[in-house]
Amino acid sequence: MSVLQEIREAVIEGQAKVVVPKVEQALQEGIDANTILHDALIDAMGEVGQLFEDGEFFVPEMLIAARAMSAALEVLKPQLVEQGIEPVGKVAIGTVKGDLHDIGKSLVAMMLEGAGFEIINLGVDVSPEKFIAEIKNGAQIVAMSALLTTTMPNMKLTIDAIKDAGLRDQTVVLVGGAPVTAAYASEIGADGYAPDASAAVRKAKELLGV
Ligand code: B12
Repeated sequence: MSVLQEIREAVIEGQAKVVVPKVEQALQEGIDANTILHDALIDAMGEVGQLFEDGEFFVPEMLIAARAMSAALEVLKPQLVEQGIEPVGKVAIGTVKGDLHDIGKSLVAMMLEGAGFEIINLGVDVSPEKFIAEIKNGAQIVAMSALLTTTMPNMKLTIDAIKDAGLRDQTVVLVGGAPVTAAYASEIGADGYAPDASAAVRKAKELLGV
């Protein structure tokens, strides 16, 4: 089995203690961080989702797989984040209210950080008020993640709250997450959507004109 396959298997089995040294080994073997991320880690989480859908995995298995993935991301972070010098803009990022999915949002935060954005990571289960407080603190971009069809509407609620606070004109709203589409993004009045973390960086730069 190749080291990438070993990482993939270990993430699915939730073995963080195996994943971390294997990721280090892969880096030492000269495998690119992006390849490890996509071909082993993200691929593994897709499989975990499928196993959950098939009734073979339950929440605890999903959770330990997610922990293994997060541990691996910490190892990859220095490679994925090549610090920009001047901050190109300030982003308040979070997973919307009611939603506890953290990984995709953190990955987007890491890539934006690597592209030189200043990141305010609000975590998960973030209320509209928290996003609004960061706009008042100077965030130009609000980046929202949702992984559940039931929490996607909270993106719209947040956009509406930003409007009600009179801050919509000065804020760029970027949305994403597995169930979110470009069509949904425009339907709820977001400024942009991106399907993955690198596209999120391109979109954020394009929207700020930097
Ligand atoms: C891990 C996981 C969990 C973990 C999360 C742990 C953690 N720390 O994050 C735990 C166990 C907590 C969990 C819980 C639940 N989960 Co869950 N989970 C997953 C799983 C397997 C992987 C998600 C993941 O991390 N993917 C990897 C990352 C890298 O991908 P990503 O998040 O999509 O992010 C990428 C893009 O979407 C994009 N992106 C993400 N955010 C943003 C933001 C912006 C601004 C932009 C531009 C782009 C962007 O860029 C990212 C990088 O490329 C998915 C399956 C799946 N295929 O998505 C189910 C899944 C999302 N979960 C699901 C469900 C049902 C649940 C629960 C309701 C289960 C339950 N019965 O309790 C709970 C809900 C808890 C809650 N209130 O949030 C369903 C959702 C179904 C639906 N249609 O809504 C899924 C799809 C599984 C399934 N196939 O049924 N889950």
